[in-house]
Amino acid sequence: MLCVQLTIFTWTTIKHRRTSEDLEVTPAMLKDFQEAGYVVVRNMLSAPEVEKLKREFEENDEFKKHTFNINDGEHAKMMQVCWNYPGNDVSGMVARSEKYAGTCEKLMGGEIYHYHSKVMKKEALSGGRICWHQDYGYWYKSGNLFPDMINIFTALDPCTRENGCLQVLEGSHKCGRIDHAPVGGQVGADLERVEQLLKKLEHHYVEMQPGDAIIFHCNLLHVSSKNTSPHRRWAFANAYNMARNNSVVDHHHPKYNKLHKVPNSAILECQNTDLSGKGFLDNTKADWYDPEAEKDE
Ligand SMILES: O=C(O)CCC(=O)C(=O)O
Repeated sequence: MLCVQLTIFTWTTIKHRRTSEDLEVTPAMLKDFQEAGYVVVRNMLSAPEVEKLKREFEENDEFKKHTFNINDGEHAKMMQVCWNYPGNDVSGMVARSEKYAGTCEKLMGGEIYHYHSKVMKKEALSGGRICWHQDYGYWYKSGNLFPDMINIFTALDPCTRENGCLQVLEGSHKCGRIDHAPVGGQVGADLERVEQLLKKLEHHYVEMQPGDAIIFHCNLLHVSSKNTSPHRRWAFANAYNMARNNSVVDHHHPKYNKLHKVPNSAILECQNTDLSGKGFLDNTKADWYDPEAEKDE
């Protein structure tokens, strides 16, 4: 029996709430993205899509094998697994889907390519914080000349204040790139600047249900707190660069390579579990490698 599922997508900034029957980038959605620096899309992934993706991350040993820790400077750690090429498994189908890659192309106004994907794992009662930063604070240093980069962060588990949901400073992408420097085991935005911006801009906790996603500009300031709850908080993040912004230096993420988009139906149809060619990051070779993060407290 063919089961057709109708998904109602709701996209919203925290202030504006709108609903559409398909994930269409309307002029209003584009305007909100450009003004706020982000939009939240409810049901970006359907429940069966989330379950399938989560199962792959939980059960495929390759994801476990490449997982590493990020210190938060406050005796807690967050776990991450990161790869450079989307590949042909279900996580690759999501990253290459029309609703992910196609939506980002429409929001950015041109061709994009896959820069990397990662699973951000905050375990119950232990997952560490991520300091205030702009993604472009890092990506600038990798020879990406323009802030023409975008990130989609999708909840795999409920993301709440208690388990360390993403927090954003609305409109902060308009500040341009802020200096970033090492803080604890991470690299973060200049905190004096962030303090000043906190007085001027709205600070939102982006609470999400599994399958909801926030799509945000690479200069949007964001942060997340330690997971103090008994509930795990895993999220899937996909970063894209614009083809015309191809990095001018070799670094640990890829230069332009064509992203082969697939229809949204490919996510549930995908049966492939072979992860070869994804280019998992060997954290010991990355410029942010922190050997301290691998030690037990
Ligand atoms: O997973 C988190 O809490 C933070 C993720 C993040 O900041 C990022 O992907 O840039």
